[in-house]
Amino acid sequence: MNHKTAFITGATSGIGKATAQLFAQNNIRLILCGRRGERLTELKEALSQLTEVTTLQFDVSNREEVFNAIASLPIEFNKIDILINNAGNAHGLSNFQEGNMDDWDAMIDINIKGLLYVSKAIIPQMVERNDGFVVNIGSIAGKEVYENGNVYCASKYAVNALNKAMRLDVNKHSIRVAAINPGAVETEFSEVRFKGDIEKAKNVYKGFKALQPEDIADIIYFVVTRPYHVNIEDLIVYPTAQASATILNRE
Ligand code: NDP
Ligand code: 8X3
Repeated sequence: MNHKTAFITGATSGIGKATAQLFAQNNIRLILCGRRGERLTELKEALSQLTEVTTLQFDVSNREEVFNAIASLPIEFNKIDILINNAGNAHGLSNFQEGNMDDWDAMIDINIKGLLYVSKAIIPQMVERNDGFVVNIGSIAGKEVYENGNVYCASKYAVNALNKAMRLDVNKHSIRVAAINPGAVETEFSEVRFKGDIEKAKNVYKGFKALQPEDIADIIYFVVTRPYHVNIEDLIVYPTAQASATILNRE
């Protein structure tokens, strides 16, 4: 795996940040992406001790920003071996009839269209080389719809469909495509979903041991380091206390 280059969206927090750390420890060169520039600068400083790092600050839902950012990569970073489509969030948790349409737009624009734009900017170069690895971070919400999850679930069902679609379409180019679908992971996810309400966010993870972002990073690393003939299509990963999207064994 040495000297492969990975492009990680949503590297400023949670699963993406933990993946960046683990990849850096394993000498994978990194292109780290997110909107929060300060965090990108801090990460670059920290991880440059371990591997070569560059950062790109852009919003995945802005088509022009995505293509300009990726076109601006320095030559030593412009051959991307591994794409981790991780950027995304839930915005709000309410029933359909009371749903906030700005939240709906954000989830569709970021979780679906953002993943599409980044993939469209990167996969053609993998096709040209007949080589590459795409990991799509879905969710249990893309496998089971739960009450009040409506549009977030729909966005992750779309990721599930796109994961399958990409694999079919790039199959003849020897590109591997894999999805990892976590249950509850303790990150900034619930803070974002509840618009900065920290107490509400903490309650999501109360009374059980949630997955940590490092648990998902370990699995991503495992998936991308299998021998070339092995492609893990789709994984669901729960904390032990979770049995479905809604069944949680809380103390
Ligand atoms: P975090 O909120 O901790 O991280 C989300 C990351 O996505 C941040 O780095 C954020 O960076 C980035 N991001 C969000 N919106 C945009 C945007 N418009 N443009 C660019 N980057 C963006 O959450 P997680 O680490 O938990 O989430 C990562 C992925 O895992 C998401 O796709 C989420 O749906 C999925 N997931 C999470 C689960 C959980 O329970 N936590 C469970 C299942 C799936 P910045 O704000 O700097 O742009
Ligand atoms: C995040 C997990 O259950 O909040 O995708 O939808 S859940």
